[in-house]
Amino acid sequence: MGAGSRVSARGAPSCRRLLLCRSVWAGPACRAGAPSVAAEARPSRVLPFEAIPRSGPNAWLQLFRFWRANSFPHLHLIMQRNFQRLGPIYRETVGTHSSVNVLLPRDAAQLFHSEGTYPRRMGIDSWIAHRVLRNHKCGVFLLNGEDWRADRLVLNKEVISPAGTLKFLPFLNTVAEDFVDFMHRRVRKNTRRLLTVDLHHDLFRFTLEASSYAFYGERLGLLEDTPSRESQGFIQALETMLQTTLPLLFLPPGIMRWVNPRLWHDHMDAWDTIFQHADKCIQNIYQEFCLGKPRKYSGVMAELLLNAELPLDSIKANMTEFTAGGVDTTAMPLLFTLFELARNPHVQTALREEIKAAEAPGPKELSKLLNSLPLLKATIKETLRLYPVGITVQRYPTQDVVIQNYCVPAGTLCQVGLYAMGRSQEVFRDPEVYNPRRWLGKEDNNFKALAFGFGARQCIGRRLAEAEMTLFLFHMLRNFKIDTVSKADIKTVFGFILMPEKPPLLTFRPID
Ligand code: O4T
Repeated sequence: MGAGSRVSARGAPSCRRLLLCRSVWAGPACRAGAPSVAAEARPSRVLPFEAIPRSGPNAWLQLFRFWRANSFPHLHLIMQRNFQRLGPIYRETVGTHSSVNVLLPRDAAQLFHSEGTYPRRMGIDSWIAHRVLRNHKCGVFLLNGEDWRADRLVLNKEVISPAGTLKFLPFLNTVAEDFVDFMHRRVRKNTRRLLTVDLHHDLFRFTLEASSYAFYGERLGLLEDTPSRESQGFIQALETMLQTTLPLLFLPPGIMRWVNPRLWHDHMDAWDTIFQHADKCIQNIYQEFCLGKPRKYSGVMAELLLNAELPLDSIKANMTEFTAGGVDTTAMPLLFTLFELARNPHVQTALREEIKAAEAPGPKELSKLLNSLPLLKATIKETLRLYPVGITVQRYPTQDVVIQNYCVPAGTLCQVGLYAMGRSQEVFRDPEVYNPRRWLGKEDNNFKALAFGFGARQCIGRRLAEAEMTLFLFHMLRNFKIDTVSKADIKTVFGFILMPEKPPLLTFRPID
């Protein structure tokens, strides 16, 4: 939003006030600017904002270097290296964005505790520009302040609350079962009774099918033999939109349209396709709804219409965000999980045992079933540790905070480097080992699993995504042995979400 620069400019004076701080514990005294006698006696330990180690030269030179070296796809690796070089806190400015970056769980906790009633993450100018140009409302991802909170509280009930989540579990389960059938059909076509594939297109089809069913109560038919061209076009547009977001992130839209009109045009075009698809889904269900209220649960959108707590254009804006936001973000962790399971067969075995034990007592309600699969849940956590979909979580603290003995003024854009944290030896024992059990021990895991963010602004799709992934893996593990030829680490690239540079080839063998 360019908010970074605006906010830190506003924060600068309080920074100077912070120079008066004398003690690490002098939080309130900090603002009063009157060090107590006791504090006076202790050595001065809190350092000013300006003393935070800094990466790189000035904003525009840094942006230029990023551009020329084509660094955007490697931002997560660059951040990881910066932490190794500069320590657990550093600051940097790229184009319009200034931020303080932190690595450790307790520093993330600090940010969480000062996020206030209206937590904010970094905005995305190019996304907002599209909404303004096309006269669409923004959904919760782009909203802030009271507007954000009003929408979010209503949406929470249907999307992330335990009661809301419970209602769409059967829908997700049906699609997961259908995916297994879809895979069996493909295996049967093969005389060798196995299937070696790059699954990433199929995973997109699964996540779009599953989330659409939960949102709209209707199937798109993406797991049938001839899925609609339209839905495929939507998936393609999503990829283009995400890919073009990153290079647009660090320049104001006005300048961008002039510097790289092609990129700008592709971005806007992709957005239009995304909105057209979402609008079709929305219109379908809205018309049905107007003809007569559904008698049974028919997905999130129908419930929002029934509850009538949000205006129609807000429902539309948020449903569009949900529809678009639940595809790549869920497909990528599934792909990384399948790959890690393929190269860690002992984890597969342990999971199958857990699944067997959970099923042994006979049929169970879905929510009970999911609660009896702790290792499977830990498996998803472990994947997100190594491959967090979003490589950082951002917040703007609403009060001055002391992080790592540096004063960080209220309003500064702060980022928790999730990718770097997940792979840091300071935070995780043997970070390179894929070991879901690490999440089930007695260790202190506070603020170590932040892939969905934290607090009131955490990912609203969290429960849906978790349930979708758990059910997918549950059915796949029951039905197939997963294998991979190449056991080498996958290289990852960041294109607004973290993706494999080359999707791995996976082999599926039916279990009789
Ligand atoms: C923001 C959202 C929901 C629209 C189109 C979205 C997306 C998308 C998303 C969901 C996590 C993320 C991570 N970035 O830290 C990667 C696409 C809305 N979404 O992919 Cl209209 N969950 C992005 S984050 O900035 C939240």
